Amino acid sequence: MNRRDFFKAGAVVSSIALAPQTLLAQETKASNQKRLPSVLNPQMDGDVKVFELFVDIYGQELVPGFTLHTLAFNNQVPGPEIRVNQGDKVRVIFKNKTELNHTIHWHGLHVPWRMDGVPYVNQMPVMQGQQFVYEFVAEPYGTHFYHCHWGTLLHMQSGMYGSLIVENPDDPVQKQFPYEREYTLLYSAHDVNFIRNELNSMLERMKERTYLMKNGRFNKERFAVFDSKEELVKAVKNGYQPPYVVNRRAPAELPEPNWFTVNGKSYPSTPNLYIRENENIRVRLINGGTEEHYLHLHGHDFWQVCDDGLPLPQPWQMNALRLSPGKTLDIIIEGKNRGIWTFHDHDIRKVTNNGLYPGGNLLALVYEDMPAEEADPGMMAKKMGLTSFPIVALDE
Ligand SMILES: [Cu+2]
Repeated sequence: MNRRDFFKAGAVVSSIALAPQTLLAQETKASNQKRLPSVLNPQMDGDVKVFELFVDIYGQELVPGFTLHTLAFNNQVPGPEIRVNQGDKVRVIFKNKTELNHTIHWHGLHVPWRMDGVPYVNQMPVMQGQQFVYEFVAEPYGTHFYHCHWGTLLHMQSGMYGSLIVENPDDPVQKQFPYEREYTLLYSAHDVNFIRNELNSMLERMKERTYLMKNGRFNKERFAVFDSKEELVKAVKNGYQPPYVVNRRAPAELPEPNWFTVNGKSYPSTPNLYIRENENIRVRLINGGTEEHYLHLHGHDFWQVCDDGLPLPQPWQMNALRLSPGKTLDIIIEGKNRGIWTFHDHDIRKVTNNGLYPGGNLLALVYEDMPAEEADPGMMAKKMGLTSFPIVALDE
């Protein structure tokens, strides 16, 4: 074998070795699927679609080597996607497997008011071991979500949110921008120390409460439970200090998010969006967290087509959008500029993991039909005279 042939052979071997690591590899796409919300299948009871959700404490791996104890629907963060058709009769059987109280709020849906999930306004909280059945007709169509409405500040950033997509066969978006593939991305922000501290103190408090109740020694004032406003006023006059004056609720302890996730994962574990040339993809963006996100796509202008599930009278073209807490926005990306492009939060604090860049809300739009030699990340390395090229770059 002469010198030139030896190098040729070497090049072939190295490109085979690189192939499974490229962003376009089948393995990568398969693992990406796991980072998109799984869809929850209903059982049919006559013409009613019956879904089962439970909440439990669950260890969610945000990135390799960092697992956060969360409150999660069906042991997933975000909770599984519920996907129904407009006008469907929906029943959700919700079971509470934790010591804490919870409810489910159907964000963006026009449910009967007793199904709205606000504790003490629409319903009693769903307590330890209890079950509550939500029933409603799926209206209106569009991108919505569900989340816990008890201890919302803690429970939402602990993972209790999931997408709820109501489909419409006459969807104007599909008519204007025909698409075959769509993605759901749920954004959130987490102060992991706040979650740890609050979750632990709440669990301790609930244990104490359950013990005292069982032994007939439950003190309403101690747990801020009153049967009427008059009872509260009387207690305050007698020296009771409501939670809003105790140290635990001081503003200094409000959460300061230090982890930012897309579908429960932070970069480098975030999912990618795959597209082909001349294809339209629909991306449903949901902010289930407490922070603003300024999402910017490189190399493209995209169309914003829906706002809070409602189709816009006139789609807008842009390349950066603001996703406020509680908003859902739908966008169409047209496959017009092949390559691997970043789609990320332009609030730079939110592309960090605990203050270290890069991390957080950073993912890629990947053209999966790019010629292999163009997509080969080894190409850049070869041009620089290097033998390998890192797919995941951390500690820069
Ligand atoms: Cu909850």
